[in-house]
Amino acid sequence: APPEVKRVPLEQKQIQHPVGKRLVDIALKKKSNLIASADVITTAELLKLAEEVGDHVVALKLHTDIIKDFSMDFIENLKKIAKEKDFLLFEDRKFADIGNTQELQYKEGIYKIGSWADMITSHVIAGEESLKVFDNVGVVAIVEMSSKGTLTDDYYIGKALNVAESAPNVMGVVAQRKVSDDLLLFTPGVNISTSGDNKGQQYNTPERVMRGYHTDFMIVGRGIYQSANPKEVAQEYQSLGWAAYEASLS
Ligand code: 6AU
Repeated sequence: APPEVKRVPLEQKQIQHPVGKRLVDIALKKKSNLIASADVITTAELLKLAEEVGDHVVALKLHTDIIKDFSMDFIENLKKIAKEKDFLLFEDRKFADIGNTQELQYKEGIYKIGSWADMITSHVIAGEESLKVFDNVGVVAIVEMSSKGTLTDDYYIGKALNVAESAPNVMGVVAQRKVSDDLLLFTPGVNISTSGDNKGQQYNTPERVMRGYHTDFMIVGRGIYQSANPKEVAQEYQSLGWAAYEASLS
């Protein structure tokens, strides 16, 4: 059943984080609450997908460590597309270590995430101070996961939320329910043609996450990049997501 509390419209949200504000501005301008997850394994596929879905998304989510031929040239090309089509780059690294290690993973190695990402995901399992190392970026804290059997029960979610809400660089959370009034909510596990995979993923519809969970942004991976026509399908998710958001306001 939909929550009884009314949703606060995006333009009235009190967003503190500058990256959160940028994301909301893009959403209102494009009438989109869609983030495409580009879980493809070559830079050619990724750049093609970025061109195809770019007009319809507020951000493109990446797992750069699955890309076979990653390079900084690729990042430069991707940044050009992001600028032209006005979307943010969101690295789904899901950091989960002590601050010092996370700092190295964030700044060093071959990905140099801190030099290009607008947003990143991080677990909060190592506590608030571990998050301090993420500078010049919007942190999206994982407080609840979408998969069957996840350990993120109510107790975990409450504790994780405390950490997320006290870290000033956290702009939002990943969860499958409304958890916070102050942070933006991001919900993965969205697909209109299937209810799950055989590896534990569980899917909801755009309607369900927008009207039921009052999420701010839905994240769609295989539903878009594995479709026959990613551009058309991204546009379809965009209109379904925005219509469900508008319906959830009244
Ligand atoms: O639509 P899919 O199932 O193809 O892809 C979902 C995307 C993947 C996951 O790594 C990610 O969303 N994800 C996350 C994120 C965004 O952090 C958390 C979670 O609980 N479930 C989930 O699927 O790139």
